[in-house]
Amino acid sequence: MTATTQIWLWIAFIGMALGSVAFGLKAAGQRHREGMEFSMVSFFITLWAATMYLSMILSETVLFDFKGQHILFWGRYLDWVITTPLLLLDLGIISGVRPKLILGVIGADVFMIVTGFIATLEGAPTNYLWYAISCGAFLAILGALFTEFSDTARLRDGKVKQLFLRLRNILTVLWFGYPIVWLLGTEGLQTINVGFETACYAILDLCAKVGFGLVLVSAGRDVLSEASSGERRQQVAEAYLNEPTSRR
Ligand code: RET
Repeated sequence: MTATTQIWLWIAFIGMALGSVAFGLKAAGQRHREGMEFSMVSFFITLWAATMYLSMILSETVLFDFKGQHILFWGRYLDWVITTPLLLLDLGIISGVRPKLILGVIGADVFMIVTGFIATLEGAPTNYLWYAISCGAFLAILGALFTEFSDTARLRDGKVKQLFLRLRNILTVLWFGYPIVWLLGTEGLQTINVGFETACYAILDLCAKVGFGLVLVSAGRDVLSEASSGERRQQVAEAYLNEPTSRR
């Protein structure tokens, strides 16, 4: 592993570790309050990412010289398969969408990561087939976020709605970075080197987990407790279902 690769793995590990301490303390401090689940979920997301980064630093979740072709950081996929569903869970709770739909989107997300991992195990050109399948799932997720999730969020309290829209937009912009880096990186066209690829993923991961979490947990106590209330979420989910479809 080159020095640049190592340095960026360390930067990501330290950022995630600091994030998990901050979110963990916040969750502990708020444990009696509605809305504490957001700090707790952010804590688990960054804790898991820090753990996976440490395992990559220690080379336990890395295959060097995979198929004699390239280095394979499989720890990334083990990170993403756990953390991306949790990020979508956050968004789902805030939107107020039906739990069944949150589960559906999480299913598509796990499918996206697993098929993306299969793409990584394959050589060209079959890897691009799996890549395309994974991108299909990614588009389906975005489709749900921009339709039913957003339509339900529209029926929520103004500040909760704004928080949803801000987080949805941050998530969309950042998540698009992943398939782009994958395509240009070691597992795809190999136009960028491993050090640069590691830097890109580290920055994306820090923004998508720590940055996203900070925006979320600093939204204000009243907004988060309103977003978290089961009763209120049920009300908006029902209001959405009873709306004439022509208004969507
Ligand atoms: C892969 C390659 C195959 C095609 C697609 C991908 C998408 C990955 C995404 C990852 C998101 C990760 C996050 C991590 C932590 O915060 C698997 C790279 C579409 C969207 C947000």
